[in-house]
Amino acid sequence: MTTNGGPTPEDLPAPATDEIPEVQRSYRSELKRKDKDVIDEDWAGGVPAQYGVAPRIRIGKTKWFNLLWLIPIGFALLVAAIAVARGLRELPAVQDFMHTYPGTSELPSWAPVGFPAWVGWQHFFNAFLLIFIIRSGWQIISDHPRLYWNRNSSPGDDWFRIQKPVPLDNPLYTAKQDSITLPRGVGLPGRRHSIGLARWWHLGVDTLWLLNGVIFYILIFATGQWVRLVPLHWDVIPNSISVAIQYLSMNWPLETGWTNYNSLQLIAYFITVFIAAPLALITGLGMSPALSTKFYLVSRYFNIQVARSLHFLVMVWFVFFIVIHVTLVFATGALQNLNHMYASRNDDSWVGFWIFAASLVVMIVGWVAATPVTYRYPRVIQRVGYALIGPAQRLFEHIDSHPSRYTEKDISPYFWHNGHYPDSPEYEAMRAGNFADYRLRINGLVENPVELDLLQLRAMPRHEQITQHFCIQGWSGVAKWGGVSMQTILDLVKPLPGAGWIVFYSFGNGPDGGIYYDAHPIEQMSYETTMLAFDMNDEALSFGHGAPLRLRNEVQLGFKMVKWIKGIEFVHHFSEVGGGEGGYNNDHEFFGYSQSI
Ligand SMILES: Nc1nc2c(c(=O)[nH]1)N[C@H]1C(S)=C(S)[C@@H](COP(=O)(O)O)O[C@H]1N2
Ligand SMILES: [Mo]
Repeated sequence: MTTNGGPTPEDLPAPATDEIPEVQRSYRSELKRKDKDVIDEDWAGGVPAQYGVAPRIRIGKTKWFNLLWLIPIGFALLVAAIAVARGLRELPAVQDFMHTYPGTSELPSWAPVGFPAWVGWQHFFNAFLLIFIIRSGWQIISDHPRLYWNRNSSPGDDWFRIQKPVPLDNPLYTAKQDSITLPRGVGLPGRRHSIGLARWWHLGVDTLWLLNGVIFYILIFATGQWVRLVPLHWDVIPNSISVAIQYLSMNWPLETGWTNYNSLQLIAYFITVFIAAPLALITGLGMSPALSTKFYLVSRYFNIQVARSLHFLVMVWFVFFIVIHVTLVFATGALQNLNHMYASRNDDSWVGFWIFAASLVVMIVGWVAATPVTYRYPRVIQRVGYALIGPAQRLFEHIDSHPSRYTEKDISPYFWHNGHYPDSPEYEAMRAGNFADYRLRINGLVENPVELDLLQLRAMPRHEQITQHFCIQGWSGVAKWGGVSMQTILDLVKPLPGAGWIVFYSFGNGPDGGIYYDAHPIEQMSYETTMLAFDMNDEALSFGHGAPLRLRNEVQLGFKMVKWIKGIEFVHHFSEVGGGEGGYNNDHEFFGYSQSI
């Protein structure tokens, strides 16, 4: 991809001797630390709360269906289904059918009876962890409150939204402006644009939930309990129809849960344990830029928006399952059912109920405390979350990525804008002069600090790539980027041995004040898809997308790709810079420095 030669260090002016030459001056002094590590009304630059709209899905091209209608419609359907089921049960043919298929499929003779204590513990941990996973998941979708089936994320292409249509009269409308607030107690944490913290909860607790799930899989296969969760005979289908008629006709099936679930229950548990849970993991990973870059062929069809939409539908299944499951546990012999799961016993005593009540207290305390604890100790949430999921995130970054695997026809017709636009007089003046006065300063731990203007940058070997952008908020888009490979810059400035991280400084401020910046490991500067872009889709980079220069590092999420770059500094470690967390969002909004998922 590299074509012509560019300036060499010899072409550049020699530094003055008496004071620190300008080229060596760092932009660090323009960074601002966060003054308080708590979350209050000043959060994210004092962004005001903004509530979305009731969930809607698109029918046809432009009609939207408000899902709240499902409440009366669902109720009417339920009443009708009850009437039909009662009528059906009067029919001799149906009675015969229900006699042949009473509702349970026979188990092999060796199937275990009853529930060992570990089932109860795992069931509790699972439920407890799901509280945080689901709430933080709702917070994450609220940061980009739309779902799509294709990676362009174009306005009007959404099939689901909890936000008004995108205002097309504002070409600089940002994804951050589109984000919505969730009521305290519903979202985790709740405030608008708290996705950084929501993701620590979501991904961090996920690791515990997966661990619990892996232990569960091992134990059910080691003890034979699996046989009670997997349909082994085709007769589960007629049996589950029979059970459905029994439930709906309000003449409920015999409870045999201690030894054998009824077929409808069996199917529901099977879907939850063996389909929904693995799908949650797979669709979660499907949203990772680093994995998408690596498993390009998979991600071509199973792109981030398909993954995200399915991930959402998995959540819908879990919530639906939980509501029906809990309702039936209480409606079909509560004491006995609670004894099974919470006390490993098969009787009508109150033991299981009290253990359940105690576990409920733990869940309620966790539920109520999660948001206030997050607002009070966000740094702790950031640290603990990173300790849990960081190793996986770092692992995914070591990747072999090839440029230009998308083609011109993949380029998205609409590419969202994001971030805080620069508005300093310095930048405005430069922009008015079409960036003739622009100088990119590259310094720090390098042999040859340089200042380059746009003509010099354009004279360097040109690098192009068509790649997909993944914003942390959830939208994506494909664009063609033209500019200079970061490897070319490394060859020019020659990093010193101590240089481990590269810091990119922007002309633009972050929402809390102080300039926007982000740090990247030096290893990733040599990746084929790491570049400084001054062109986008064959035109000079627009103001909104980062004119005159922005970073692309395709194994990371969008927020790490600094726009409106004015300086690049090679440092030993990012902890010396700014708030020390490795970037503006990490300092101010508790994001992480490694963001491959
Ligand atoms: N200087 C600066 N760079 C920034 C941001 C910002 O707020 N300031 N936002 C980031 C985020 S969150 C994203 S997703 C991308 C968006 O790039 P785009 O507007 O070209 O889509 O820019 C990144 N670079
Ligand atoms: Mo972003």
